[in-house]
Amino acid sequence: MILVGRYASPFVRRVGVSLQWLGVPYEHRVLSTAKDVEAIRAFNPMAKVPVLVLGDGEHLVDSSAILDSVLETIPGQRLLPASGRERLRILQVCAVTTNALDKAIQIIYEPLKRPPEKVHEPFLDSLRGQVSAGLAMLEGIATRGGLPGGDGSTLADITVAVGWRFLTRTMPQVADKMEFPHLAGLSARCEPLAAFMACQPEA
Ligand SMILES: N[C@@H](CCC(=O)N[C@@H](CS)C(=O)NCC(=O)O)C(=O)O
Repeated sequence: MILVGRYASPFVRRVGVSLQWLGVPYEHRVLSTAKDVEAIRAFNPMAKVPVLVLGDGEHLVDSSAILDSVLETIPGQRLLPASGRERLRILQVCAVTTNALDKAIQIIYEPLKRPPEKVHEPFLDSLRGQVSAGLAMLEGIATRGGLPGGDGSTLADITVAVGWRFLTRTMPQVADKMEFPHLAGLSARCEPLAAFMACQPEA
């Protein structure tokens, strides 16, 4: 298996941490969407990461679809139950997190992809509000004990912890640990674990 993309991407990192957690071996191809677009296109014509290249040569895209297909092949894995309410709960937490991350990526791309006079501040403000609303939803879940982290982690814990680390790096004014103390606590419990340590975001 080859995982394409940098751990600086929260989408790539959630796949990497999950593979490490499950003990699934893979080669990491560290390609940047900023500098290695042509090389990434060889794996995904849309030039998006993550991509997971399977042993039979199939190329999977999108972190959620990748994780779904990998987890399905591992009997007894405990990151995501195969059915039932707990599966729905975990998938919903992951969806809130990846939706917030999509908005954060838009905020980062706006000034990079547009000339300064075309950057529309009210739009950026509304995106920041959406990220903040997503974090507030997750903080509520964590406050009620829904994100224990540590050895009992599920795909929800991994995804939220990875997302939190990314947001504190890229937009600390939004991901404020005073405002979201339970998310900061989850991150503190998860980041020292071996699977997380093995997937450090590149500078
Ligand atoms: N929904 C996708 C989002 C992936 C995504 O946005 N990846 C970013 C890197 S963080 C990317 O490839 N951006 C390049 C582009 O959109 O042109 C997933 O979960 O994998």
